[in-house]
This record gives sequence, structure tokens and C-alpha cells, in this order.
Amino acid sequence: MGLSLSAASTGKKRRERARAKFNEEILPNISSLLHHVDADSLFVLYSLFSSTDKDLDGQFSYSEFRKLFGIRRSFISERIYLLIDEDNSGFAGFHEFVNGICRIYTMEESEWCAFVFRIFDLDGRKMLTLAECDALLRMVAGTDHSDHIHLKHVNSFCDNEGMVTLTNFQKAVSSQPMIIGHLLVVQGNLRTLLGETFSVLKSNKVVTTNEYTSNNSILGEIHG
Ligand SMILES: [Ca+2]
Ligand SMILES: [Ca+2]
Repeated sequence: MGLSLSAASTGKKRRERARAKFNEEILPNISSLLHHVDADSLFVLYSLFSSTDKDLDGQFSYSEFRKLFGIRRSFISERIYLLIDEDNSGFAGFHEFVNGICRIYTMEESEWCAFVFRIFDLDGRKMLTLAECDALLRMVAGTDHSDHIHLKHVNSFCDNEGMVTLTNFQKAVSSQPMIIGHLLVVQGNLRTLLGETFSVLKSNKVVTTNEYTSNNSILGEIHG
């Protein structure tokens, strides 16, 4: 008992020292991020960033991202990583990390829909064919096999010409969220990791339906 109390006390002191160092040396240089995240949550993110940066290069790589989120290399995991590595440089510094993690943390179901939908909506008309929806579902699930049950459900939201709009796709997902279940699991894992005390201001949300066509830089490759 005495030993564990002593260990707890040592752990507490270590955390207090780390926090004091963060407040004095790190926080003044990243104070602009306080517009989005409070200091406590920023400390949580800084600790997470530091512990994840195994190669100590001060960057959050795609490989470190996969380990943190517990996901394998895939097209969809590359796309999620680009929510963090916004300039597509192959690495994410701490600012990109904070913005990206907060974005993934707060994205709502309808925004996840828009996120995957626009990967296939190359002409930006917010409409997909059922064949494109089939490819979308396979991409999200990371499989070559069609998800006939969910595809049938999406089909019931298609118009007479066999097209589904973004709005109707969002409705289809709203009634059967498992259509994008893998994305919601990734987000759920992140929320568990950061804990209940983590707080992000809503203004930090960037990927919205309104901004649907504002960033086409990640489009196209899947059809290429
Ligand atoms: Ca690194
Ligand atoms: Ca970057």
C-alpha cells in the first residue's frame, strides 16, 4: 500500500512538473491555438503529440497516426490523415495536429458523410451514382466486397435516374449509421483516448457541408 501511494505521488509530481514546463516553455509559443482549445486540453494534446512522436522528429507522421488510431494502411486512412496533414506535406507539425485532431473529434455524422461523398463527387454536383456509392462503401469499410445490404438501403434514397444526392445520402446514413460505421469507430476511439475532460470550441470545426467545394486538393486520385 505504502509503495503504491508513493508511486502515485511520484506520478502526480511528474505530471505537475510536465505541466509547469508546458505552461512556461511551450504555451507562450502556441497561444494562438487557445482560440480553439482551452489550456488544459492543449496540454492533453501536447502530451499525446509528444508520446506519439516515437522518432522524435517533432512531426506526426502517417505511420504514427496509424499507430495512434489503431488503423491499418488504406485509402480511407490516408484520407483521414489528410484532415490533419492539411498541406499534404507528408508530416504534421503540432499546429496541424491540434487542428486536425480537434476536427476529427468534433465532426458530426453528416460531416463524415460529406467527407467521403466528395472523394467520389469529382464534378462537385453533390450527386453520386449507385456504382460510386458501392465504391464509397467499400472504401470506408476497407474491403473489396460490396455491402449489398447497405447498398440496397442507399438505393432506396436514389432518384429516378439512379442518382443519390449528398442530402439523401446523409438521410440514408442517419437511418443506418453503420454505413459509415468504420469512420465513427475511429472517431469514438479518439474520443475515448482524449477523455471526457477534453474540450474543443465548436468554431474549430472546419469540414462542413457549406465548405464542401472549397478544397478539392484531395479529390481525384481514386479514379485515376
Ligand atoms: Ca514523428
Ligand atoms: Ca503538413
